[in-house]
Amino acid sequence: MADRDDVVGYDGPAGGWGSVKGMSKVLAKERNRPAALAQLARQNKPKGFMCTSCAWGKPAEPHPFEFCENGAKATLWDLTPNRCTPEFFAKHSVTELKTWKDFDLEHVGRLTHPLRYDHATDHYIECSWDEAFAAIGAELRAIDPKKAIFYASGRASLETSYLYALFARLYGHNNLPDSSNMCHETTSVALKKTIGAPVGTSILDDFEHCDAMFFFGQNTGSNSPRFLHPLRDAVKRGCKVVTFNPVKEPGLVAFTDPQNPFEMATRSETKISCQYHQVKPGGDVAVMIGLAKHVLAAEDKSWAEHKVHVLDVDFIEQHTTGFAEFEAMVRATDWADIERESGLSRADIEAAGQVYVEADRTIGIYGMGLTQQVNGFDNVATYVNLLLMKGNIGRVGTGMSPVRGHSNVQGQRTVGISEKPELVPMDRLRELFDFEPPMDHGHNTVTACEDLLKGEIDAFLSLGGNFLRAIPDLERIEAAWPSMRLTVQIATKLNRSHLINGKVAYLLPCLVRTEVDKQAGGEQIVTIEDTFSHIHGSIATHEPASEHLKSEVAIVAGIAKATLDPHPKVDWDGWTGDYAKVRKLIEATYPEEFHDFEERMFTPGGFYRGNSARERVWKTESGKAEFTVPRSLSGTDIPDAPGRLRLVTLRSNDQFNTTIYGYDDRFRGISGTRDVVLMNPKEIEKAGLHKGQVVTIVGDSDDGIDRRVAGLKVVPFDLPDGCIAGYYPELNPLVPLNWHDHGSQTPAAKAVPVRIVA
Ligand SMILES: Nc1nc2c(c(=O)[nH]1)N[C@H]1C(S)=C(S)[C@@H](COP(=O)(O)OP(=O)(O)OC[C@H]3O[C@@H](n4cnc5c(=O)[nH]c(N)nc54)[C@H](O)[C@@H]3O)O[C@H]1N2
Ligand SMILES: Nc1nc2c(c(=O)[nH]1)N[C@H]1C(S)=C(S)[C@@H](COP(=O)(O)OP(=O)(O)OC[C@H]3O[C@@H](n4cnc5c(=O)[nH]c(N)nc54)[C@H](O)[C@@H]3O)O[C@H]1N2
Ligand SMILES: [Mo]
Repeated sequence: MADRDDVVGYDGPAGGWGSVKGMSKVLAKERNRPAALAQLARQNKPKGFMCTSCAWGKPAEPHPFEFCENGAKATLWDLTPNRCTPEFFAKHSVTELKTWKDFDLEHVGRLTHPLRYDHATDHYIECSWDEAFAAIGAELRAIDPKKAIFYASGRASLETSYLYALFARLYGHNNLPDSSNMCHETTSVALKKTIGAPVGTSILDDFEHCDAMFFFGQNTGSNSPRFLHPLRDAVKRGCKVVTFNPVKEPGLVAFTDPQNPFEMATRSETKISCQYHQVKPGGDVAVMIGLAKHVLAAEDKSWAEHKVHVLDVDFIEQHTTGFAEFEAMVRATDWADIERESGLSRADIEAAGQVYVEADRTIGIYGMGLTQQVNGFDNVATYVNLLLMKGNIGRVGTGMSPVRGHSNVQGQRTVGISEKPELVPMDRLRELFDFEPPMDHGHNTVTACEDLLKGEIDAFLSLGGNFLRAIPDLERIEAAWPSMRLTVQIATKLNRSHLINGKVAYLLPCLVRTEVDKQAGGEQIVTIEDTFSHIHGSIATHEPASEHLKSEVAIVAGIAKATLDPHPKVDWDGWTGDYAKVRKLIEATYPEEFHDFEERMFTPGGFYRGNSARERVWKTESGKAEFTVPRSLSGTDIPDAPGRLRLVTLRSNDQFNTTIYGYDDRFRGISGTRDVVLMNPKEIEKAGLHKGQVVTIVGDSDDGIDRRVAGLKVVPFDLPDGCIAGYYPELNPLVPLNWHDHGSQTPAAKAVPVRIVA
C-alpha cells in the first residue's frame, strides 16, 4: 500500500526558484525571437497591452515585470513562430486531426487563412473572406434567428463584444452564452440577487487595508499569479489569510517573490495562510454556516459580558433584510451536521471563525471551487451572509472578491453579451439603433446544449474559445453537433471544436491582442475590463502572424453586414474603420459607467466603472442587501454511498483552460502526463488499488447514461476522504449536462459523483 511518503506534491513556495525555472524554460525557448520577448516588457503597463491570460487587476504603478510565468506563456503562445496553413490542412484530414491531442492541435501554430470545411474531401480548404461572409450571411438569413447561438469566450475586447451582442439582437435573438456561463455565472446571479451588483465589490486598493482574507476554492498560484504579490504584502503587514480548499495549493501556503533578489538569494518565503482547511468538495455551505454559528456565539458572549457587539447591528438594521430567518437557521443547525457535511472538525471551523470575529475588515475571495457546484448559488449567497453579518461590504478594506477568469470575461457581460435581456439596457439600444430588440430569454450554455441534443439548433457561431472541450457531457454533444446547418469558428489556433462541423462550416482566423490592427482609420486600440471593474486601453505593436488575418471587430462586422438588411443607423464599415466610434456607442449605451471613455481609457490602473453595492446602494428586489437561507448544508444532490466518490476537475499551471501548454504541473509535482487520477492513500487502499495502476472512472449519476474515461494513472495525493481529482478538460465526459448549479445553471465541474473501476 502507498504510505504518506509516496504522496505527490510540491513542498516549495509558490513564486520563488520554481517560478524562475518555469519562466526561464519559457524564455529560453524564445531566445531567437526578440520581438516576441520585447512584448513582455509592455505587458499590463499603462499604454502597453493587456495580458490575455487572467483577469487580475493591473496596478497603476506596475512592477518592472508586471507579468507572471503564465502571462508570459500566454503572450508567447499567441506570438509563436509556428503556422497552421492551408498546406497543413491539405496534408491532414479532419478525421485524422480528431485523433490528435489538445496540445498537439494548438501546437501546430497560428491559423493563417480563412478556411471552409469541404465535406467531400474531409479537408479544410482556403477560401476568400468575401466568400466566407457571403456564405455565412446567406445561411443565417435562411434560418430562424431563435435557432442560432452566438457563443463567446471571454477574451474578445469590449469593442468586439459590444458589436457581437448588437449583431445578435439586430438579427433577432438573445442566445449569447459565453464562457462565463461555465465559470462565474453563479456570481452574476447570486451577487445580483443578494447585493444588487453582479460583480465583485472589492478593488485592488482594498487589499492594502484588510485585516483578514478568506479564500474559498480559488487557486491563486496557478490561476492569478500576480495576486501573489498583494497577497504577500498583506500578510507581511499582519493581515490573516484563512483558506478552505480540498487541495493544498502552494500559492496559498507560502510565497517567495521571484522579483525580489534578497528573498530569492536567502530562499526566504512568506507563509501565506495562517490556517488551511481541507474541506470536503461541496462542503462549503456547511463551513460557512459553522463560521456564522461561531460569530453568533461570539456575539452572545461579547454582548452578555461587555455590552459590545460583534455583529454590525447598525448595518444589519439599516441595510439588510432577512437576517432573522438566517440567524434562526444557523442557530438551529447542529455542529454534528456541519462536521459531517464539511469534513472538518468543529474546533477547526471555530478557529477560522475566530479570525473572522477579530478582524475589523475582511475580504471574501473565491473561485471555481464555489461557483462550479450544484449548490453554487447557495455557496455564494451564504458567503454574502457571512460578510453582511459584520458589515464587510461597502467599506474600504472589505468586500466580495470573485476572481474572474478570462481577461475580458467580465467586460463582455458589461457591454451586452448576455442571454438575460433584463440585464441589458434594451431601451437605449432601441433608441440608438431604431429597432425592436428581442425581449425573450436567450440560451445559456446548458440550455443551448439541451436544444442541440434535441436537434433544435441550426447555427453556432463561436467568437473564440473551445466550446466542445469546455462543456460537460461533451461526447453526447459532439455526436449531435454535425446535424447543425452552419458552424462558424473565429479563432487564433486550431482546437477540437474546429473538427466537429455543421453542414456548412468556416474557420476564420483573427489577430491576437498584441498584433497591430490596421483599419481604414489607422491603427486601432482596444479595451478590456479587469476583475475589479477597471477599464484599460490596450495598444498592439507586434507584426500580425499572417497578412490574411482580420481583427475580431472586422470579422463580426463582416458577417453582420452580410446577414442583415442595410439600416441607416447601423454602420458596420464605419465602426470597423475606427473603433473610437464603437467606444462612442458603448458610452451612449452605458453613460454612467463609460462617460468620457476615450479620454479615460489610459488612466493608470484603469478607470473604475463603479459598483453600487460598494456605495451601499442595493439594486435588489427589496432595495436592501439580502440575507438568504441555503436550501441545504449538502453540496451534492446525490447522497454519498459506498464506492461513490466526489470528483474535482482541476487546472494545472501548464494550461490555460483547454489550451495545454505542456504536461508539467509543477505545483502538484505531476509531470509527463495529464491522464491521472489523484487519490489519497487511504482511498487507494480502500478501493483495492495501487499507486501507478491504470483505472477507469465512470459516472455515477442517476440518469442512466454511461459516462467513462479510461487510461488514468492512480497518483497518491493529499486529499480529503471520499474525493478524487483530475484534470479539466480530459475528465469533462464525466460531468453530466444536468449536473449544474440550481440558481444559475453553471455546470458543476466540482464534486461530480463517480466511481472507479480497475
Ligand atoms: N494558468 C491558468 N490561469 C487561469 C486559467 C487556467 O486554466 N490556467 N483559467 C482562467 C479561468 S477562465 C478561470 S475561471 C480561473 C479559474 O481559477 P480558479 O477559480 O482557481 O479555478 P480552478 O482551478 O478550477 O479551481 C479552484 C480551486 O477550487 C478548489 N476546489 C475544488 N472543489 C472545491 C470545493 O468544493 N470547495 C472549495 N472550497 N474549494 C474547492 C480546487 O482545489 C482549486 O484549488 O483561472 C483563470 N486563470
Ligand atoms: N470540467 C471542467 N470544465 C470547465 C471548467 C472546469 O474547471 N472544469 N472551467 C470552465 C471555465 S471557468 C471556462 S472559462 C471555460 C472555458 O471555455 P472557453 O473559453 O471556450 O475555452 P478556452 O480554452 O479558453 O479557449 C481556447 C481557444 O480560444 C481560441 N482563442 C485564443 N485566443 C483567442 C483570441 O484572442 N480570439 C479568438 N477569437 N480566439 C482565441 C483559440 O483557438 C483556443 O484554442 O471552460 C469551462 N469548463
Ligand atoms: Mo473561467
